[in-house]
Amino acid sequence: MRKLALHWKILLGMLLGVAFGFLMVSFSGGKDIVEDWIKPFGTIFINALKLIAVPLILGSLITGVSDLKDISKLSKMGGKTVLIYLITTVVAVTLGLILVNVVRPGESISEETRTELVANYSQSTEKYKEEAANQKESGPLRALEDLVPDNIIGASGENKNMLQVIFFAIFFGVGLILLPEDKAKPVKDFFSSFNEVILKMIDLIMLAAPYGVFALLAALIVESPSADLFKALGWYALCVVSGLFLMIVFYTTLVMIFTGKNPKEFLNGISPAQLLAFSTSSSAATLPVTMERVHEHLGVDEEVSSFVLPIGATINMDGTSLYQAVAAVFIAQAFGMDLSLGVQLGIVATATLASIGSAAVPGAGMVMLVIVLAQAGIPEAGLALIFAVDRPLDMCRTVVNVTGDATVSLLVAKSENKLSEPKVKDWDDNYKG
Ligand code: DAS
Repeated sequence: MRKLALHWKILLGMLLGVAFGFLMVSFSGGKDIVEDWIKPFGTIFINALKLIAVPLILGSLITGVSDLKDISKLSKMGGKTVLIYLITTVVAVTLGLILVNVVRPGESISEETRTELVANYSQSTEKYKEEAANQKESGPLRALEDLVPDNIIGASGENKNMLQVIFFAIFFGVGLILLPEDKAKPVKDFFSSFNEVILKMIDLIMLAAPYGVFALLAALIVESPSADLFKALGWYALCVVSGLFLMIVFYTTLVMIFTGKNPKEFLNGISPAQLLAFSTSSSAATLPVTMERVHEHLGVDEEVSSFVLPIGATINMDGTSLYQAVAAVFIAQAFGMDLSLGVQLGIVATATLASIGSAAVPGAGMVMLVIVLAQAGIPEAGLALIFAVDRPLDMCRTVVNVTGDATVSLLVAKSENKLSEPKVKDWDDNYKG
């Protein structure tokens, strides 16, 4: 077991967690046992990862930015990063629209199914309503306004304010660049060593990964809605998952063309982060591992990974944008609406913006879906149609979100000549001896 590479250990943990979950639902009281005695370990594991996310971003971003000799490099890398992020998101949304218009999963929903599910809308998706409501109230520049925290402790307290921590870290790094070298050096050395400590802490947290994902998957199985998936929901889920799979193929192709890394190398390098994204449905919780894998196992210089990945985890969610496009058209189809090309092109824009605004936490994509529905004039009540299968799809789309971030960090690193041979070819090299 010890020699097994980390991703196989995580996969084993996931499979055993699913099996155990199904075992526990097969007899009465089993669900309570999982909820009371297993699920807490999954929560502890996710909390540990989220705990490390903010110090990691602070340490690595400050180190990364202050290593840039001048601010023009920062803006050049920033511009390149955001542009590539936007391109991959628009590709994802377009792919989603093509699939949902070809497969047309919503057209097989029967009248009574729709009526029954929509009637349940109020209680089943209540928590999405108020979050969606204040999303809609916020003005067009809300996201920009939220970028600047009024206090760094508060910002770092809320994982979804990751952008505020990023803003502070970049701001601090710029201040360091402007300091004379003799004054900046002690501070840079501190943050560089601070970073090494954080990366070691991540390694230690990851030793618990197989056990953490076991608990998470077991809890997911016992909690998953017993509602049998309607045929249409099955086709809808298939639409989303096949689109997400094609996005992974797209990323792997980009990496192969622009960096020369073969698919096995790339996917082997990123797979522990993908498995974690799948288990936690949270890009924020996965970020520490994504950064460690991209830097140590895919050879991206820290100057790039520490800049591109935290930003990507918050604003680049290709999986989410694809899901939002498919879900919006699926709901329209289910309500017998025929969306014009103009409305669907509008969905490209709103799903791109909605995915940028989605927080890197479980279920965020569904909250922001309300904006896409509102813009296209699609009934919000349609959320009830897709609520039952949202969590499993959230797990899948978070894998794509994380993989997209890793892909862009490789492309940016290559373009900045900051891509080298990985330090660690395989997870266990860290622990030899
Ligand atoms: N779970 C979100 C993430 O962490 C994505 C989503 O909800 O769509 O990336």
